Amino acid sequence: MQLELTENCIPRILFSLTPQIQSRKMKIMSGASESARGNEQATPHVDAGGAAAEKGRRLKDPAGANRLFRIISPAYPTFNIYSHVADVTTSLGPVCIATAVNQLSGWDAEMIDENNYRRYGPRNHDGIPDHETLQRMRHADVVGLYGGLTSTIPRLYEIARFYREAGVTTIAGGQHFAGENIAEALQNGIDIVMIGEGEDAIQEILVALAGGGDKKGIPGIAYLEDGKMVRTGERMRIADFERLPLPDFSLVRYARIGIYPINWVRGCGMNCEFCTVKGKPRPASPERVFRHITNLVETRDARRFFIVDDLFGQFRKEALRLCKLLADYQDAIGVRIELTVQIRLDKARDSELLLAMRRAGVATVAIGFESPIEDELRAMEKNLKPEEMIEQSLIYHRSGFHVHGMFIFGYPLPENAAFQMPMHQRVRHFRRFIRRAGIDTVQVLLPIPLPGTELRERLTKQGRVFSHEVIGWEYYDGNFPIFNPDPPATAEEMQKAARRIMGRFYRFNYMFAVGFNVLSFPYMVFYLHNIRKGWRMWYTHFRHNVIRFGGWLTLRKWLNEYKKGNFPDKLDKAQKELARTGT
Ligand code: B12
Ligand code: SF4
Repeated sequence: MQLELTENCIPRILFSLTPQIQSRKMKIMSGASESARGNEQATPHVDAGGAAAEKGRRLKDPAGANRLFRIISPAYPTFNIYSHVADVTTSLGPVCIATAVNQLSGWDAEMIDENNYRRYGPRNHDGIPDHETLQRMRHADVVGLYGGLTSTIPRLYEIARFYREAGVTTIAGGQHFAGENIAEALQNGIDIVMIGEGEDAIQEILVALAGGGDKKGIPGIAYLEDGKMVRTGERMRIADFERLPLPDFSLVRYARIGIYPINWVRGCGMNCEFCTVKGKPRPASPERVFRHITNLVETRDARRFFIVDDLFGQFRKEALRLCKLLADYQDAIGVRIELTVQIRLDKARDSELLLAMRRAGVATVAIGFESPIEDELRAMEKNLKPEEMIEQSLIYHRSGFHVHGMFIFGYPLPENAAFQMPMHQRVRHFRRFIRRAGIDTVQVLLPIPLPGTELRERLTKQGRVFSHEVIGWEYYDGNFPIFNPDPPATAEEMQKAARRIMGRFYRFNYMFAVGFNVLSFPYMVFYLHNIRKGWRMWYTHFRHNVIRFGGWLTLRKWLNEYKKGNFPDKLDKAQKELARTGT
């Protein structure tokens, strides 16, 4: 586990939307129109264990039109602090998969993002995406499912079972599918599980399915054959990104994207105990990232981007090059873009990089602080001092970045760590640190023993993880306790404490400050007869207050949803179960 590293999240900021016009990519391969799909016959489900020739025949479209691959990013189980962000962005992984399929001769691809699903998207009586109608409108021959977020897995299985019953082949991929979860997926409506990066794999799978080819030769997949799981060899990680097409966001139907996710580096060498991102970092060229961003500006009028990489600037020379390319581009065309990056705290010392980032349009830095408690840091064998962390955070703040602080509250310490602190004292430390470090927005989440991580392994060995039959995958979003914390804390206390820290930061009172901002607008804007300066000052305060008040609304909504559910009963049951099994 690594201190001051990013924790893989986007800041929850009040973004305004950039209206986007959905433009469908012209097909190069075939002229089959989508409207023709409405009349197509349902293609029967391809049984993973069935005869190869039969499979090939079933997948052939009688009208000779392109087949359709639909990839779905499943809805979050309930409203949470990411719902607002999810509503204006989309998941990049499935866009990459859809883009790869769209390149394949004989195939069309589309993506449905259930978290960003707007006008024209059919809904059922519960108001959620209606896949039955979607299927009637455009029959998908194969459906892909994005399992990148464990909390969405119950919904993913629900969708998979629907399509499977409708005779459609289902393929799932994403970070959740590790260890025993692979077999679990195959029992829950998934025909093929893909492990690892999917751009090449999906093409190989579809070619194999259509041609009746043997899946055994495709590395990185698992499926059932005669009721037994077949797991093929490991897939090599992609090394050459230049050969991949740029992710095509026009394939995302019914969505309005305001913030475009951009990927530069895959993998991360840091190996944090709680994280599923593994393997040596593999960067694409800065030129490719530049091409992607400028393409989106020019074809989709995009302005806001989130570079999803976990450690911006780790390839320093290349980061400086990208920043320069972006700065020059914006000067040349007279348009400003806004970037959010995840970055290490100690990059604050690199003033050349910070300056280049500002010029390139990096407005927000998301920083993983982990803990502000010195003893806790020491117990984790980290030799950073909270005072140093505050100093570095303030450098970002003073350099004009919006600092989004990401904290993990109550990280379970190694068994030999002799450190205990009463809950109220911990809360006080967090609050004080957040106030002093110039943090503009904050997220305080509980540690999640994610599938496939060393943290899950350690806590499972110690018998501390609640059974997921009781505390299901839908609770794996950082807002719920998933394991018994270090004594003397209890799971309930941990959850409440994290909420209290957030509750102090995002408060109702900021509404009055917003009101004051509105009233003081004329005075501030014409401040010193310098409209630009006045506007900047006014806007900074206004935005700050709106964010804090917006955060309060979000927390309140979350709490209302929480009260409607029965998590406390489940927690009680899970705790009793752990106590009973004696672990
Ligand atoms: C952007 C991001 C977000 C965004 C959007 C998430 C989304 N994708 O919809 C937001 C801010 C909302 C978010 C929130 C959270 N996130 Co987040 N996030 C990321 C991040 C940084 C980038 C994701 C990405 O775009 N990757 C790049 C693409 C190209 O890779 P990919 O998604 O893995 O897709 C490839 C393969 O997996 C595969 N594949 C994926 N799907 C499919 C489907 C098929 C059919 C096939 C064949 C292949 C395939 O092929 C793809 C292309 O190669 C990742 C870390 C990371 N580096 O991946 C974490 C990550 C996804 N987040 C994570 C977590 C835990 C969270 C939070 C709980 C907060 C937290 N504590 O960190 C919340 C959860 C919100 C919720 N409701 O549950 C974990 C998820 C692990 C898990 N098992 O759940 C990750 C992996 C980081 C980690 N700590 O390990 N996150
Ligand atoms: S392993 Fe890398 S991506 Fe994961 S939390 Fe650590 S620094 Fe971030």
